[in-house]
Amino acid sequence: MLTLLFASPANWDEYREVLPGALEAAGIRAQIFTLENQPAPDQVDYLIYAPSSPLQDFTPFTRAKAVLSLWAGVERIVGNTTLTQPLCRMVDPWLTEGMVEWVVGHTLRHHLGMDRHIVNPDHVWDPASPPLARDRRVAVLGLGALGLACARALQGLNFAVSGWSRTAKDIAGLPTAHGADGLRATLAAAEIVILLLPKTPETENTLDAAALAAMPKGAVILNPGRGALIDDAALLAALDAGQIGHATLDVFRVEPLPKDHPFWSHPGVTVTPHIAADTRPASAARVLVENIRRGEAGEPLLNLVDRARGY
Ligand code: NDP
Ligand code: OXD
Repeated sequence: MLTLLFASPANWDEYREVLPGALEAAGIRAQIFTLENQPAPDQVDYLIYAPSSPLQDFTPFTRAKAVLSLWAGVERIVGNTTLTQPLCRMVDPWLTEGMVEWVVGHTLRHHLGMDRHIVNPDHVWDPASPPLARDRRVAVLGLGALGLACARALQGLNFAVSGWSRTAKDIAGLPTAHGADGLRATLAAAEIVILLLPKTPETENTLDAAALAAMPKGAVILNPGRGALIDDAALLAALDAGQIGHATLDVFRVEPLPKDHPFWSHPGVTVTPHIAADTRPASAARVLVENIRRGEAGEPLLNLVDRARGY
């Protein structure tokens, strides 16, 4: 019988409904504890964890074989020096579906110029039609679980998609670039730029003043990655100058976005409240359980975080 510690009080109500069934379906016998009802730390086999948890000291969990994060982004936990156990981040098929829907929806909004027709108080009859997706150049920065799924979905609609990542890639049918030089070229050729990078010291301010200036005039930015990927002041200046046509932002340096932040009132910014893609307990529970099964079978864990890389 395994001992699991579900160390994310905010999520327990939804996972208590699905986690026991997922364990049973995988034939895993386990007792699930919470922070209110903790076992001796040295008896815990696996921690299921969210970075918002009050638990921040992993030292006493001497037997734990892994810490399984409920979040995809691990920047708040990756530097925790007490965390010596393997750390797995969340790659959840339904979270990915949610991200694809958010990205496709907001890409189509800007591609089709939907705002002109949704908000048209003067009843202007302007029959100008948008280009086809095949003529719209879209760049996805970050080609991991989420970025690649979004790139493929946009290609499925015929958008002219290219991608950028840290390491070189050879992805059938998808032009890609990497590294600093690759970024400039990718941005210069993109009318819509989608940020799906993790927050690391290297990715902070990926879109700084120089990068924003490298984009075609009037380009649109979608950021469902992390707020720190963009230099806020540089973005506001680029919006004011018309260099950037619009920014749809789901993530921010400070969340909730402070009420007096200029993003709220800027006409060139759409704010969504970090809802691009939630972890979905029903499918995430299966992912957690698969990793526990692997841990017990001595198989490699899925979605292991590389601490040195930071994601
Ligand atoms: P992955 O780890 O699977 O992919 C990360 C991608 O970013 C990889 O392609 C990686 O390159 C690339 N990358 C990392 N560092 C650099 C760099 N310095 N330069 C260029 N490319 C880089 O992450 P996911 O796709 O699962 O998630 C991405 C992010 O999305 C998460 O970290 C999180 O911040 C955010 N997120 C937001 C949500 C929301 O609701 N708004 C929900 C879930 C996640 P390489 O392939 O070469 O390693
Ligand atoms: C995550 C997120 O990292 O919701 O999972 O942003």
